Amino acid sequence: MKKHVVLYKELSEPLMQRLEAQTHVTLIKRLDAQGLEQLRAALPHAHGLLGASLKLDARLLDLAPKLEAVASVSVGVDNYDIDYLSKRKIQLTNTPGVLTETTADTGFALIMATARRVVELAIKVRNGQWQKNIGPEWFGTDVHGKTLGIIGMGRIGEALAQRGHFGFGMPVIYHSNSPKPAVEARFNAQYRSLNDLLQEADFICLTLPLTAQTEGLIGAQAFALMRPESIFINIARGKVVDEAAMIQALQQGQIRAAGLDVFEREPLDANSPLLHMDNVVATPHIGSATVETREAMARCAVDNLLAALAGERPANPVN
Ligand code: 8YV
Repeated sequence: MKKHVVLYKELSEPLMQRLEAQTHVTLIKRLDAQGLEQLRAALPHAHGLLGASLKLDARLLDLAPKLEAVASVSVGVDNYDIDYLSKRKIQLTNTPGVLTETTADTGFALIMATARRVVELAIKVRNGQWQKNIGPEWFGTDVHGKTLGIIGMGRIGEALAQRGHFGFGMPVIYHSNSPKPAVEARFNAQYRSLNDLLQEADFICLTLPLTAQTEGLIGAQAFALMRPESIFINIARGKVVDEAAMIQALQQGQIRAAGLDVFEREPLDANSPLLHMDNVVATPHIGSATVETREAMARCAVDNLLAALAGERPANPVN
């Protein structure tokens, strides 16, 4: 008997065909109000779920009594009630590894864009404001040779360290749950306490997961430790940061600039002060968002889901 799978993220044709060959597939094309109603109507029949960016809590899960597996097209799993999934013996999987390099590239895109004021100055050129040879008022700051501070030394943090060390000659310092001797050997990286890193780094990059322990980790006290010439980069999760404190730090010149791919609430409100500061580069959670990487993530999620539904241990179990 073919099992029922509910997708709330569109798949490429080859992946759709693969899934439809082995399961009955219901596709929810978008998670707007109508889509959520369609999802609620489909959950009672679902053995498997595949998608991302949906808060999957007990309230929704209780609509799915037959559910065996949830395949997330993401590495972050902060939007899942993992304890409840485990209590219900529902296998959750994610897609680590395949998105590491692309997400680290996004991190460096934000480092370069903030340090050299790329967005701000490109807009000036587009607006016809480039009327003479530029002067110091349009100068940025160097990246090469500056100290790269990484908070959270997992796969993505390591890939960021690789880019900084080998690509830009940057001394690398990091803070993590525990020292990482292999990373220190590969990139001559040095472990720092969080407070010491915040005071020392020229670029402070968040690459850690959102958990009960990391929520609100970077607040007013943290920003007060940073230097006025330091640049803050967040490619982790918005809620690791007290966004109001970050806005105040930027407005008061406690930090030079911020490159942000994630926010407390997404999409970011058009009226957010963050969108009205020249020294803020805000991107719409594009961390893993390349054609190649999103296809690789979706393929990984389909593999995980089919394995779990067949009663096998999937390659990327979360619980
Ligand atoms: C996207 C991410 O949110 O993988 C994650 O945790 O944050 C990003 O890759 C996700 O891929 C949505 O599809």
